[in-house]
Amino acid sequence: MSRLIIPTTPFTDQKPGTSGLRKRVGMFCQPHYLENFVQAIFAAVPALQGNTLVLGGDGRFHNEVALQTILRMAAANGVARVIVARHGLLSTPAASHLIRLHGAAGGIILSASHNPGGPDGDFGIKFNAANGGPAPEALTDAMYRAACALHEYAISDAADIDLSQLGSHHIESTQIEVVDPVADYATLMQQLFDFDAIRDWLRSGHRVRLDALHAVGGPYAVHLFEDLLGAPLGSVRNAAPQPDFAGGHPDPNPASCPEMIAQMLRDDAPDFAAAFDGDADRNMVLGRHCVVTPSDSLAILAANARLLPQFRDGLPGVARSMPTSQAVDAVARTEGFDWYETPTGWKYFGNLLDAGRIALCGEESYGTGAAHVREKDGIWAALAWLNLLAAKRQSVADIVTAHWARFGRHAYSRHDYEGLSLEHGDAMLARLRGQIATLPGQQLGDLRVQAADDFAYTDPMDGSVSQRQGVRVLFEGGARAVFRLSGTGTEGATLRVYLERYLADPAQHGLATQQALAPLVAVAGELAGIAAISGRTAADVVT
Ligand code: G16
Repeated sequence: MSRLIIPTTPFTDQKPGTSGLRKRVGMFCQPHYLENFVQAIFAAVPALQGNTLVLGGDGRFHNEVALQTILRMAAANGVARVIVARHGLLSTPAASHLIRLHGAAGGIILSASHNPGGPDGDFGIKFNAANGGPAPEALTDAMYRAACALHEYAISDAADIDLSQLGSHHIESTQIEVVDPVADYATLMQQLFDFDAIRDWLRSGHRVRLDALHAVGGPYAVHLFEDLLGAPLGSVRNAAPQPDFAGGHPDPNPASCPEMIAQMLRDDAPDFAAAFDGDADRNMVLGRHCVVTPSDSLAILAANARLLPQFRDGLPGVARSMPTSQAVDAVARTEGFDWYETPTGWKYFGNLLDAGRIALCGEESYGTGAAHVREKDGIWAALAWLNLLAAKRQSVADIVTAHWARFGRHAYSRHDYEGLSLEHGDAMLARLRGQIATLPGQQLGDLRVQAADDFAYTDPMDGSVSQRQGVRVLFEGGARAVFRLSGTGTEGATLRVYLERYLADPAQHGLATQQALAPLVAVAGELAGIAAISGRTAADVVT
């Protein structure tokens, strides 16, 4: 075994997006591409030297090769110990937990989350810091700078490590420990929820359907829902992780899971269903005849927090990303706890969670989580809902209806315009920004603009400022249209239009979401010039 220094030249496109560096698999397969970015991580995080690193991925195509490369590079860069998941299969929330459990200096997670996988799909690499959370902007900027200045990387020429068996190995003087992350994660979940109550609820004839979409959540879901909670075998569907997610799109939302939605709208549907994404940090929650929006899910968990053992003492505060609906704000106002509005990206919750200012947070993009880790957590969210159902003994639909009756309904939808050219995406945002000053007071159809801005956030803990996080147009009566470009795509631009309308009158709570939002859709399209700039007349994906 020897440590090699390999000369390289920088790739100038290695700037991490909303959640790590995501590119087509082909890009990562080219010589030195992965190695350069990994070396940039070691350069930006000197604390890894002599310390512990957690490593794993969502099992997508190229994971296995990349894991072995990173093990060799960790050894050559002086990492003392690498904790790597068996088969390399590590969900993002479980990675966050392992970092915290072992006091690691950080973790590398190989995932492109909900993006498709396979040889023609996407690949990704992200770094989580010592608190278990996604690298903050200052750190990803440092990685980018290091990547741009790179002229060599260090790697050992050691042979591959067998990741199929638990045990300890060495590369150079680095200890490589292959662990079972499912067991550690399950232990954590059992500390947070009332497993006896959930077991009783399941035993009393309730049925559940969990869908892992052939991604990394499968083994975690089988162990928790079937082995530990006693749900019948087969309650977890698509449980075996596949490198290409069996050709599917591992994105838990109504557009990607039409069969599941159709089943849950039938009279003989299970009582509860949930799906998880590629790295098991996202979740979609459904009940019989009921699709719960992620924004409502967050608000309902907040309103019922004291029923969950994890929040027995109440919530200090909650946070949501800016485009997420204001449903949770209404709960916080009524219940008397603080709420925060942060930019899109889980990394912005980290400081608030670390400081104990919030204990629960969520995003419209099917992310919900709490202070037990520093990531959103799909399986945790499903367990939280099951615990709620067990405690309330009401159906999902009844819980949602009662919530709306108490707090009003925030009808909500996201319209995505995918595969735009970068120029068109930028032109729409520029057009919106150009109108900000003159919009307030304007009457647009039935809607009157109250305020408009380009969202900026000052972190209350460290004072860091994040500018230009999306254009918000706020209308009188609580409606909003929010516009931003996706930071997780790998090609062209995706315009996300987030639409929200507040319906106080219970007589309107039964309105179909798209019908309730139709006037707003038209106004938003005009404001961004979607048809004028791109020729598009309808969104590609509506969730
Ligand atoms: C990532 C972040 C999320 C964020 C989402 C937004 O999700 O972790 O916090 O809400 O991106 O994506 P976009 O920029 O495309 O709107 P994930 O699950 O892909 O890691």
